[in-house]
Amino acid sequence: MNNIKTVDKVLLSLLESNTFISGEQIAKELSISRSAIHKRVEKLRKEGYTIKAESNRGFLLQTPYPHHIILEQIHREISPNHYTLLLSPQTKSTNTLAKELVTQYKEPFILLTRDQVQGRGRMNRTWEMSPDKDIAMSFVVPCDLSPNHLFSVIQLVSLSILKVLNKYSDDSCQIKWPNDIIANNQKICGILTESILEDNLIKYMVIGIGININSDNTPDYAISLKELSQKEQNINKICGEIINHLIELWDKFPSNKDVINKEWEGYLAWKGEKVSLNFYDEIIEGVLKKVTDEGHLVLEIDNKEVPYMIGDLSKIRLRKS
Ligand code: BT5
Repeated sequence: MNNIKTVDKVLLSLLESNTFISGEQIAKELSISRSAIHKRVEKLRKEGYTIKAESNRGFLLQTPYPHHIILEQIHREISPNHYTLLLSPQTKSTNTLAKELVTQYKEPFILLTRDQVQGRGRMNRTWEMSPDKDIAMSFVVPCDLSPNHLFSVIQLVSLSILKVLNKYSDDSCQIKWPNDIIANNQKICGILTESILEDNLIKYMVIGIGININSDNTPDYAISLKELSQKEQNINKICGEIINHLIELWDKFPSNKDVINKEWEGYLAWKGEKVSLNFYDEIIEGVLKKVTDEGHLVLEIDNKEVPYMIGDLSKIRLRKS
């Protein structure tokens, strides 16, 4: 584990004061030499901090945290665990690369990128991200799981992400069946779950997660956490917190399946409301009643409850009179 040295923590808190702080003052506060300060500042710069230095004024931290994904920073946020964190600075798709790496890493791993150039959604759709601003990662776990558990895994993942996003957005995120997280009816996160099967058992889950964190000017169907909270967000901290939740829930899975299911239901968007479902290019309208334990969406249509396994859900907007 990579833990930040106490001296770096104190140095960062001194630099965070919004005004220049002299080398002399830092040396006094930390009881280290001037050359040691320069070494530490250089190290922090390499980690992604932007620290300004002026000969007569001293040092100033220009941004409180780095904007792009830095593994050391994520390590600081996560509890000790047996997962390997990997970074591919640029890749076509973390899920595609993760599936290639599965044979190499027998242990669970998390693959991140700063720039995903051919991100994949479900059913051959694409996933866009702004480089150095958003999260694109794959959570890869070896397992021996019956495919019947697949929907519970999706619930586990969306719940882990939602909890963190809600912490930074005044609880404004909800889960849109089957695997999106939305806020103000706009998508903030998409999840692509892929599995490698053998003898009818899932041997590896490759769970792709895309989250709009600091993107600006997202299209009208999308929103970023920055837009939602009106504040630039610390991508590494948020990423680390999500990883903590994922690991915590995954390590107890499937015995925590029912608890997850119950909690997930509480965040389901548009329950009891009129929705439309794009089901194989047919538009079906009904009232969203529930989602079954197997993950089927139940719509009430002409007083009958009809389950659907697949489709794209949207909310029917009432026209203003
Ligand atoms: C998803 O598919 O939402 C799954 C997205 C998974 C992305 C992650 S990133 C890491 C990993 N590696 C990959 O290659 N993929 C995974 P779906 O439900 O099919 O939604 C796709 C649709 O979402 C697109 O057709 C767009 O309409 C919309 N979309 C694309 N990019 C978006 C974004 N950044 N924010 C909101 N909506 C987006």
